[in-house]
Amino acid sequence: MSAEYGAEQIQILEGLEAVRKRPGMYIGSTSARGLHHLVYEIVDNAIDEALAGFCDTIQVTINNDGSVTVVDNGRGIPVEINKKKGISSVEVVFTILHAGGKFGGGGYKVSGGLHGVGASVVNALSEWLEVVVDENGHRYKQRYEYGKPVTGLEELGESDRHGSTVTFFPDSSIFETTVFEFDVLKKRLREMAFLTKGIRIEFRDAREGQEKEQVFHYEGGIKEYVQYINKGTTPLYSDIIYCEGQKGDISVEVALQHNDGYNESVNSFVNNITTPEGGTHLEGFKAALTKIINDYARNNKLLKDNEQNLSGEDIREGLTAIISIKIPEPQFEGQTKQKLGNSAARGAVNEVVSKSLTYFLEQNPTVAKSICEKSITAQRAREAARKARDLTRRKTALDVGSLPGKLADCSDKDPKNCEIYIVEGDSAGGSAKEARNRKTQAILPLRGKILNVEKARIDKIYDNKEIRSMITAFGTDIKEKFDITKLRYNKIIIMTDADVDGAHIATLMLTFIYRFMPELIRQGHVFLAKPPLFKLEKNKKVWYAYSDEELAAIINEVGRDQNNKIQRYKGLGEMDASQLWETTMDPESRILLRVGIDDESKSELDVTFTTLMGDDVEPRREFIEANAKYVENLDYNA
Ligand code: TTJ
Repeated sequence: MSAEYGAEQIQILEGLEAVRKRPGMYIGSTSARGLHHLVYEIVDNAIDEALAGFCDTIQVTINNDGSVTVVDNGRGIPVEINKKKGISSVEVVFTILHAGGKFGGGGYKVSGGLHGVGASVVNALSEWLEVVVDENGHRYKQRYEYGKPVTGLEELGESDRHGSTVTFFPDSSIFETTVFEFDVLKKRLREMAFLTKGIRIEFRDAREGQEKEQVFHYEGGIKEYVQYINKGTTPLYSDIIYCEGQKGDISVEVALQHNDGYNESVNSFVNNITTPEGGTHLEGFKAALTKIINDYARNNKLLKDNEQNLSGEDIREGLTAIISIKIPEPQFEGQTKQKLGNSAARGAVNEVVSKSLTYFLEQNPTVAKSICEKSITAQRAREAARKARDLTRRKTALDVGSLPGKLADCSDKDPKNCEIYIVEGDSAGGSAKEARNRKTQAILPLRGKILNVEKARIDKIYDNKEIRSMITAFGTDIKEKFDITKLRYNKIIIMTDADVDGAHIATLMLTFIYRFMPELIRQGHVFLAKPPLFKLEKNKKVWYAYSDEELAAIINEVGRDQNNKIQRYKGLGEMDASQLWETTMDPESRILLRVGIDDESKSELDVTFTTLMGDDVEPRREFIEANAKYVENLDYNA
């Protein structure tokens, strides 16, 4: 390195060293998630240039060597010497912590990966990083290794384009994995494109054998996002309601549309970062929507003077919405620091939504009327459900034996030790009851297909016997009444046949749990049992295989010969109690898949469920594959 080591330089190196020592503090974790955040950090810089109005195309490529390149056609990171620091602005960006966006332009950095820490952190956590800048008719390049410049900012020659290009290879001594996943990056890049209307993001996988390319470009921005989420549904009206405005230094964008279903999919973002726990911006939105719809319903006599106000929940039945705000200094609160705290955001969103929505409703009375009517029907259904529920509750309070009749409960009363198997069909339920460990394992057999909650309103859902059984057995109640401390079992295990029908039934159960008690999944209480697909017998010895590969491996081990007896299990019913115990229920030898929710892609999950449980048969057939994405292997003791 040519530059002399001044106090400034030493400080820089200390800064990057801190990042390498405690990477988790800067990017959340060093798992695959942290790895992918590196890409988002770099792309965010290009998005900022787009938001400033100087860039319309971003290319992201996973290169054959596993590195990632991000190219934009913006002004180019300034190459001039930064007077205060005595190095080029390029070098400032890549070596000084929190330098992102603050230099030169004077604007503030609005976008940002989950942690919004900037390019210097990516640099510090990369084995190498190269930046190429095209500006002023020239091309410049600099290379870094482990965060430190190993060349100066060199001029390579002339150039007739302008923009910034960054290529980096993550440090394998820091990350658990350095393999980028196309599908993971794809989701976030698509989301970024939806949130930045007009931007064109070209995403390419150039790794040999897995070459693919996708382009994300949405002129309609979050309006198209709402359309995308609603694609598997029947919209209540064709318009996407759009609200846009600015209050002080906060800019607000909201898009919404109801579908004829019963679920709420409201997704909020701050500076392009998802806020799964909501916060003030979401509160402002909900308050405005509730007030404006009630006002409209009253003013237009859709709601009589003697009738109750519509609740927020009634109005949000079947609602899909995106709330996206840009705010200079977001304050995040809560345990996971994902909840917006800025008070000013509440008022800003409330004001923008109130104004635009009032205007829209006046202009579109037919749409206004259908929203009000749907909300009123929801209100009535909710009232009916409440009565049904009160009835159930009173029963519970009165007699101890109010647990569902078919439930074979366990004797241990400490939920920590207990698990419940939800079993498809009475016959498998019978074997499971026989096989179980009575102390800790409860069995709840369910008959046939349970109700598809994507297609039923709350009162119908409460009416359904199988669903009521699950609710009472779990003990937690649902939705707003959900209380995790009442959970009667530490593990809820769904056990169905290992075929398409079984997968469908498991999906129906998961859909129910996801919609009504998502916290059970979030806190890791929900599992899928994995029954074996094959049994191999040879000379009185028995092996079980849970996949084709495993069967092949076993055959390989025991030898391929006449004495091998191979049975393919078609259902749980083909196993007797002892086999069921050994293969699927014995904690020592069973395989359980823990079901998880990735909050960072909640809107995607909503799409998955609506598509999966919608009218089309085909997506459901693909369930087994799709499902693999939402479950992680828990213990594999087989
Ligand atoms: C700053 O103000 C003067 C003109 O250039 C502005 C700027 O920073 N532009 C800019 C930065 N465009 N693109 C970037 C950038 C792009 C990538 C892919 C990565 C990084 C770290 C910055």
